[in-house]
Amino acid sequence: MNSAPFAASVSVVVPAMNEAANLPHVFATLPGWVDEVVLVDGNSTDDTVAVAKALRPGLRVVTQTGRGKGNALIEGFAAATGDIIVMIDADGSTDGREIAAFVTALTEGADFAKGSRFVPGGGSDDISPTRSLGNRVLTLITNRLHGTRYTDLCYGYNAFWAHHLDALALDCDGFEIETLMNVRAARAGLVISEVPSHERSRIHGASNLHAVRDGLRVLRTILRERRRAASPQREHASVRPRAASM
Ligand SMILES: Nc1nc2c(ncn2[C@@H]2O[C@H](COP(=O)(O)OP(=O)(O)O)[C@@H](O)[C@H]2O)c(=O)[nH]1
Ligand SMILES: [Mg+2]
Repeated sequence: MNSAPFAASVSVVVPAMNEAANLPHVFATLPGWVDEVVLVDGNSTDDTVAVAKALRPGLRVVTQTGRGKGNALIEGFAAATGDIIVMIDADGSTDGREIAAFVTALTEGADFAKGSRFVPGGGSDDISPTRSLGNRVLTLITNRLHGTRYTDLCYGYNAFWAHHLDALALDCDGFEIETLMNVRAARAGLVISEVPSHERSRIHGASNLHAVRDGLRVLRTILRERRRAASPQREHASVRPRAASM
């Protein structure tokens, strides 16, 4: 593992749908010690896969069998072989140089390291006022219904120990994936650390997210998970804010 700063092996899972123009930038930010990159292609009609393979020999490519970012990530997680799985976006909004902070949170004791744009050290150049408001409301509802103290619900930069995949038991298709992960991680009693993260603007192309449609999917997920948890008593995780320097 050459000069890897961590004993654990690290897989980076990147869902990508028509991101050929952004991948050179994204891959350039990945630390050299990352053990494995899994690109999950959403049946791109541009040359996402060819560009990715040319940029990164040894890249693993998974062609998703269903639709949506959630389906892509679930299939990418299943294919990843690292001890730690980090999920980032392929549009240039998540900076691979932050991966070390996520992995550090995990090696220091967290089970699940959750990116947050809304803690000191975090930020966003990408989020619109509408999405910011929606995210704030959905975060509040999640905290009320699930006993969490999250500062950011719908953010695509997270990392976790791969052996917790069974506890997460992910089963969704779309952009509600991050919400489902955050709620299930808490309900499973995982130790969760929020990691400050700065979201950059998508470089080329347009977002695939539709605020109202996907906001409602997130809301339905929050409510369904509450109903699901209502019968047996389950543990509530506490979110340990990370005071880390970043
Ligand atoms: N494989 C795959 N990737 C997707 C899909 N939808 C979105 N993505 C990827 O997920 C990441 C985030 O999507 P994006 O459209 O930027 O949404 P936003 O960041 O919430 O505005 C990007 O890397 C997209 O290429 C999908 O259906 N399949
Ligand atoms: Mg994006």
